[in-house]
Amino acid sequence: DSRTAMSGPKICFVIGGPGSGKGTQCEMLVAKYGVAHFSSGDLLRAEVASGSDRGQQLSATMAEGKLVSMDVVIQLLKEAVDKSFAEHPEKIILLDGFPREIEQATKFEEKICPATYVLSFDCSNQTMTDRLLSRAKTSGRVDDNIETIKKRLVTFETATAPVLDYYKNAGRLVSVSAEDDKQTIFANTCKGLGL
Ligand code: B4P
Repeated sequence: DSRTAMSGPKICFVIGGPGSGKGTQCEMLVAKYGVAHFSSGDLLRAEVASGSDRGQQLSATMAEGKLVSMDVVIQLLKEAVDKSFAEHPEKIILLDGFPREIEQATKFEEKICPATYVLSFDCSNQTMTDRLLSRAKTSGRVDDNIETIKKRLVTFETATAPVLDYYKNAGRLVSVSAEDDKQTIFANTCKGLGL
């Protein structure tokens, strides 16, 4: 595969609905394989926490369950990828929660580098809602409430599901069921990625 033969960073896009467990599985991959992991959601929440004007805008959009401006996300990820690749060029870099729409995917692959892997976690709306409501008890996140969860599910269906079709049609999608317990999902993820 020409993608893996390249000398650029080995990027893995990680796509899944809200609460499908992307972050959870990425942390397990970090613990076992020492891969690098950047969550677009975490980077955005850090920007919000910094108290910047840009952060305040982001918080309002996230509380609505909508996608923030693509340029901000791509810029934050580019900085993270560049730094990681400069320090540890051999590491696989997981981009957790990215891309969320086709344009994010094409722009990133054109301007930064092609993804070596595209991983998706498939989960029912009911399971995702249950997990997020359970996380809401302790997370303090502006988007972990039933109204915003419903909106996030709609955003996923309309904006992100087409990204899955796009990569599936291109024969590049590794799809894993995310309905099981964390260990079973992890075993299937490792197998799917050939790790
Ligand atoms: P994210 O931060 O990506 O939020 P998420 O979808 O809730 O995360 P995840 O799927 O990682 O769930 P987790 O592992 O924690 O996005 C938040 C917002 O940021 C978006 O709505 C958007 O506004 C913005 N945003 C982010 N990226 C963007 C982009 N690229 N472009 C534009 N806007 C963007 O798991 C959830 C819960 O389930 C946890 O409590 C976990 O413990 C539990 N869990 C996980 N796996 C389980 C399992 N197998 N069984 C039981 N429980 C499980």
